[in-house]
Amino acid sequence: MKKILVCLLLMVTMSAISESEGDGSLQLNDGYLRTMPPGQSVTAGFMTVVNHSKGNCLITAAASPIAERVEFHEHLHNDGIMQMRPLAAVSVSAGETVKFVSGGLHLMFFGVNQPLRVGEAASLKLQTDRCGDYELMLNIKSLMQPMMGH
Ligand SMILES: [Cu+2]
Repeated sequence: MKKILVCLLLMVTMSAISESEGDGSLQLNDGYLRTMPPGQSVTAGFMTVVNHSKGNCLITAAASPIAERVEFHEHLHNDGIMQMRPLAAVSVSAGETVKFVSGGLHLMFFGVNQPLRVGEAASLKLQTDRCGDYELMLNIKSLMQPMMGH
């Protein structure tokens, strides 16, 4: 009985130390990052965010150790011209799923300071207004790979 109690206490302590899962509202899935063409330092990242809570979460900032800065972008089609527009924040309403996808909402990594190798991963940290901070790993995939599905 005493052993079980110690185990439980340890688990509670460990989950308190981890800051990567916020308050548990958001679930982050399928994170990946694209390799860059030679000579470039900009790339795009993708993921799926599910809000399991009964309140809205606003993702206010993103950061990664491999990049100088990470922005939220959306693609706009204006008179046949495709444009990217930075967003200050991304809202994930209660119960909603927001997908960052190729050709839609995406993460933009600027000033990537190291080569991106297929099979490796990079960490991404997200800040929210009231749902805590999150961290997820983005698997690095080939630039060509997303094309094959279309
Ligand atoms: Cu972009």
